[in-house]
Amino acid sequence: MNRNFLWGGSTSAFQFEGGSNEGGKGISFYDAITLSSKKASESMESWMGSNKVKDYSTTSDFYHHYKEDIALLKEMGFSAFRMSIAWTRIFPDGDGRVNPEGIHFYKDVFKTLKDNNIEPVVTLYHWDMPQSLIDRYYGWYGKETIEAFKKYVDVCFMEFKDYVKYWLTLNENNLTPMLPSFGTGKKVSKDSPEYLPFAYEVYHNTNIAHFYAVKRCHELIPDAKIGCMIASSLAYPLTSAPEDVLLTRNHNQKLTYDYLDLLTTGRYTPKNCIEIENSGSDIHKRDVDLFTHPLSKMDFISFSYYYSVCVGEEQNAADENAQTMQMMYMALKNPRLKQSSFGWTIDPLGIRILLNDLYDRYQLPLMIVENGLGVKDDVLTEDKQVHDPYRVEYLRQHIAAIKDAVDTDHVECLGYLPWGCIDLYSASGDREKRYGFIYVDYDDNCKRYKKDSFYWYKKVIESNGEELGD
Ligand code: BGP
Repeated sequence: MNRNFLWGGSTSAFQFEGGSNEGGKGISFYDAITLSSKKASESMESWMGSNKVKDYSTTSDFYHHYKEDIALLKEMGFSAFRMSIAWTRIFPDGDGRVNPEGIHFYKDVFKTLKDNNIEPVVTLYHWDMPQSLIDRYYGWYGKETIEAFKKYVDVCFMEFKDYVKYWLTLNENNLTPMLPSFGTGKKVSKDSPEYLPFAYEVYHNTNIAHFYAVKRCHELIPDAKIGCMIASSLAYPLTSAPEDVLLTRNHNQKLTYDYLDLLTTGRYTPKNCIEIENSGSDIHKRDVDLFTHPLSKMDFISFSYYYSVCVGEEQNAADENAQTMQMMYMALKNPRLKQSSFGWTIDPLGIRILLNDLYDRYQLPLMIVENGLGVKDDVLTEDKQVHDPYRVEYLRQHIAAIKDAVDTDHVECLGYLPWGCIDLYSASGDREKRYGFIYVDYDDNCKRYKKDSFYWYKKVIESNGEELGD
């Protein structure tokens, strides 16, 4: 591995930061969930009994633990740490008034990271849309939200430019065409003729947000690097039947390459343009100057990778155990691979394949900003230890595959930042699904404990990926 390879870990504000009622923070989409759950609990006392997340107000309480956390990351040898800025901590209503306490908080976090030789890698938008923008403009559906986002990113770049050199625009935005209602509060039935124009409008607005952020970052912080962040859903054909191969290539094109082709060329693909036109939308004709501006070209591609999926005609191969995303992709079970106890397929070679595919196709540096094993198997023993050999095994195999991609296949990879390096709340809505090297005891003031994987990852980093253990 290159000497400058970034070793670290990754988080997001709504899953990790907490402090939702403090420091002048406004209400985000997730805070609105908390508030309505609390209201509901007055009449329905059972909700606390469920471990499904209905309260995002504290999560892992990074807000109060960041100094301790950064010291732990330093002890592990981190050179990078990914976090997101909560838009509502900077602009409590999404637009209008800036909250100086929010600026102060993030400056202190970034400064503490830099003082410990840890590079902040900062996501501008990780799903926590200000609720006020949802209420007033249907979030990403409204043009006013784009204007609000522009002001928000300008403030972030100006205020944090001395500390942050790696920026990510919108988390997993390749999923937006599939989930256009997310972050809008607007429900349009899939069968309605309004659905496609609505979905395209939302998608286009998020794309304006992406291109604007890239351009402004290059204008305001010339020495910074900014990239997109995509959810990978690398698909293999279930069989060698050409029908399965066709379905698979369509899956990969639709879920990954359509988006990256747009971000790298500034234009929707010719096939997308026909689909857009047929739906009655004209998004492909708008904002071309911004999208194709030389300063709107991103510097790298970042992605999450947890599993690969199979695609094919044989519907009875459907993977009924796969939860959340794998279900969403209508994934089929891969007969050659094992699954985690959470039902996600474990495929280390897949990350090498994906790194090669993306690099060959776009010739941009890559950054792995999410990977890891999320399971409910971690147990805090009486003497406050967590033995997690399953996590070490998963990560060891994936890091070995990444090394092969870099050292043997010559892929340019900037860093490896596995997800939830300190335990955090899962996006699937379950706080006991854990990914971390550091255990967070949610029932005892969010106290932190080092897991066995903490010591293992420390050695990996110390040896620049040479010592992966047996
Ligand atoms: C990605 C999201 C993260 C994270 C991760 C793991 O899609 O960017 O926010 O949560 O998935 O998923 P989960 O939390 O459902 O295990």
